[in-house]
Amino acid sequence: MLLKKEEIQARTITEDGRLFLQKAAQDGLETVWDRYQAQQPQCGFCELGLSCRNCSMGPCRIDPFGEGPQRGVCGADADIIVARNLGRMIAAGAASHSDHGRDLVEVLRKVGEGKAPGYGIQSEEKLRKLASELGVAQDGKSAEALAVAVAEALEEEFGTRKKALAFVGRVPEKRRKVWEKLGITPRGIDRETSEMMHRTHMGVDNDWKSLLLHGLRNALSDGWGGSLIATEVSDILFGVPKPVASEVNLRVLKEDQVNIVVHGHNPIVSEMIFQAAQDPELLQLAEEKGAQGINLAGLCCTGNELLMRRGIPIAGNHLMTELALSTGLVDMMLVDYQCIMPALGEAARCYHTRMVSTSDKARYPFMEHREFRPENARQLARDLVQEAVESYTRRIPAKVLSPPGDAVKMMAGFSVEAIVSALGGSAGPLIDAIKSGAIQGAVGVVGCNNPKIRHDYGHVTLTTRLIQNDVLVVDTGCAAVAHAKAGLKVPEAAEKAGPGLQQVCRALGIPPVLHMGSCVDNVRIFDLAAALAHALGTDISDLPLAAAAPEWYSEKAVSIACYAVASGVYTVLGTPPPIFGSPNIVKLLTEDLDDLLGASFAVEPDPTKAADLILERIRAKRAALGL
Ligand code: CUV
Ligand code: SF4
Repeated sequence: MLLKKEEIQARTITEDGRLFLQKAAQDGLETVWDRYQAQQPQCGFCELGLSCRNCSMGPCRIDPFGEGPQRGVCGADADIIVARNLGRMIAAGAASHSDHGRDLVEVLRKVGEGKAPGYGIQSEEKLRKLASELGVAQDGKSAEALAVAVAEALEEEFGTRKKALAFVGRVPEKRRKVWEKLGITPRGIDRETSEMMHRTHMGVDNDWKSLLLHGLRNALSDGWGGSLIATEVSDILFGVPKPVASEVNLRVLKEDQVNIVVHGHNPIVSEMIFQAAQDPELLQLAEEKGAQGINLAGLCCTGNELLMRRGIPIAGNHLMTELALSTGLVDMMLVDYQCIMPALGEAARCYHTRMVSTSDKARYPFMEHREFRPENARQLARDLVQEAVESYTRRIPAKVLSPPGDAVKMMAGFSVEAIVSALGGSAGPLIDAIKSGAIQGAVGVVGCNNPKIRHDYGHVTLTTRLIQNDVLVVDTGCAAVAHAKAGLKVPEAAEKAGPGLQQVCRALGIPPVLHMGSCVDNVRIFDLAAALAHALGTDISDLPLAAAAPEWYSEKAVSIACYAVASGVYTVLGTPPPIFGSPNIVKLLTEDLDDLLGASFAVEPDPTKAADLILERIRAKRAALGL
């Protein structure tokens, strides 16, 4: 069944998305938008956060109109149920990032032990820096021995023995005091998540305020713990990102090459595939099969990881993952974990695409499972690339549609180290530009896509308006891919910025929207914010900064948003979180937190209005600083 033009336009603002929505429909492929429509109307109780199935006396729901039951079977009211549900979302998000971090620590240890052939230490400098931060003695230790010792110290961060995570040391002192006063200093990464599951069991923490405070602590264990470890260890193993040019959208898939697409989050798999795709023997084999080369492309965050470090092009973001398959050009898609729709395996059966899952903890229908371990990764990656080359010969010409035109050019690789070096070696020039008003402030625009919001519209509208008003935007995740597709990530995009930001960008040769990486790399943004606060002797919450997640869908995004606010950054959400069943909680999160943390949430689905909220906040922070 073909889709109507208006229907397609309402689903996405992207040209490649529109073309392939129609192609998918032609092929009889069901997409996330179709399934979203089929789910209408979605449950109103759940939307408001008012349903609970935490125990078997339930499930229960609270009547938001005050006519039906106001308590669950156990007696929990709307506030308790909303707080428990939000708490569990945070726990799931923090657990996801942190378990990803743990997998990297495992590889770091195996590298040190010489049991991970193909992996190595790309940034000994960062390893040594981390060692001193963690208090690990370096006395003449080789990089390998140090890797083992650092891995051990990082393993401790997950446990229960500490009073505070080591990386809390990066936080400005004023902020640490705020956390101490509220009792939300994160202690152990797994501990906070585990404690959240405990507190939200029937009959444990039934004070919605104390539940939410623990939610902030749980989220901080992600932001200053699990995610931070994931980013730092990735940098050690695969290198610290530097500015790099690349391309984005479905046109990065090449008709005359073997196309391998990596999707998921963890660079452990994608980096090995990257290496194998350059193997001269495999390139030779591809040539023998009639291909011009082996083309690696990314989706979602593992794509961002490869883009940041290797300049590997990105085919699309979250809502493009099914449409990438509908090109008929993907010879193999490799997935690890998180944000991989379980629908993908079946979708691929419409084409010749080989679908391969790689992590023991993440299995999917209609995918073959090939387990990646540090020990076997190099060989397995080689085998898989070879199989992808074979798969290329089985393309179904009638199902192939090559996207016309060229991919959009973009720049990525803006780690904090890269930004500082672009500034000439210190954050000073950035601070000066903020002081002079050339740059009014900086905003992290991050997060997912969600079929509830027109694909990429939230990101691009919000960000365009911010840069027009001289606000520097840094981004990660699917937001970053959206901005890149819209052409905002080339130095020439400076012309879309206001006069002040434009001048700064031109002087430095950078785009007005800086790609800082994957979702775990949001910690880079907070590292930068903490460094600015240190340099000015203030708290993060005093700075003219904000964050936004205009199209978020994931529990991870909830955790990120919570550690952003707890770290002192005002955060605007586009998709409404399930909290509106509790006016008390809405008031706490959107108003009262300002007094406690110097930052709060706002919910604003209209990205133009969201931009105005942010601009207003930035003006107020500037005024308070006397700027
Ligand atoms: Ni981790 S979490 S949809 S891939 S940003 Fe993309 Fe990014 Fe959200 Fe997922
Ligand atoms: Fe119902 Fe309480 Fe059980 Fe939740 S915990 S399902 S509200 S009885």
